[in-house]
Amino acid sequence: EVRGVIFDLDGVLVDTAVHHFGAWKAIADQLGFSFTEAHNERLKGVSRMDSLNILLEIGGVTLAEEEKQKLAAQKNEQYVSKISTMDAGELLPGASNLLTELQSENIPAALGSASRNAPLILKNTGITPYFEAVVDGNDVEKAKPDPQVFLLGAERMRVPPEDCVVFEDAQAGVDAGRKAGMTVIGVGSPSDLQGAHAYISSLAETNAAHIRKVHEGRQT
Ligand code: G16
Ligand code: MG
Repeated sequence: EVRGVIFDLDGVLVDTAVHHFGAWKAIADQLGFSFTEAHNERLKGVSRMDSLNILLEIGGVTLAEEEKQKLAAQKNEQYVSKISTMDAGELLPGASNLLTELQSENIPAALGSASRNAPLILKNTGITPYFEAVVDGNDVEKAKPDPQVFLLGAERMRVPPEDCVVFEDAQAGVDAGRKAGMTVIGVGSPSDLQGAHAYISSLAETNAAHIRKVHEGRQT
């Protein structure tokens, strides 16, 4: 039985990937190497410091810890200045309808995001009240693909992990959901995202009935 639904934030509810990309690209420009959208795929769902380490690896740059902290702070400053002007218009298709439907069916929702900026994004897009629990990058020490972020979401909803369905757009997140023993619906294509129980291209393609059907029909 589906007793809770857990949402990733970036790429599932809102499209902030473009803002992350712009801010990381500015850092790469400053360090003198190119950083493309294809490179950016590797950063999706990955924590801020891990993202910086991947970026530096792509550029073949080695830096001292102190310098890395400065760059991560600079990236975040640019990112926060973008998301501080976000509004409900930046919710992805279907997000608002699905949250409303789940609430009317008394199925609790949780957020399971790697972003430390998640609370600000929920607030600016007006969806905070739909969440029974919010777990973000401030709450966990082990990042996705570790299941901690989703297990904590289930715990805070007081729902067993096996009764939860997760929506994820990043491979690390799909892996985390599977390790948590949850049903995972991938937002994206099966070629980019391996191991989900079902795939949709946006939340506009799902609803409570579809979520139940995927959960009840899962074989693995
Ligand atoms: C998100 C993004 C990642 C980002 C991470 C940390 O995760 O997908 O690209 O690096 O959060 O964000 P911040 O620097 O704001 O703490 P998710 O899990 O919501 O997709
Ligand atoms: Mg994501």
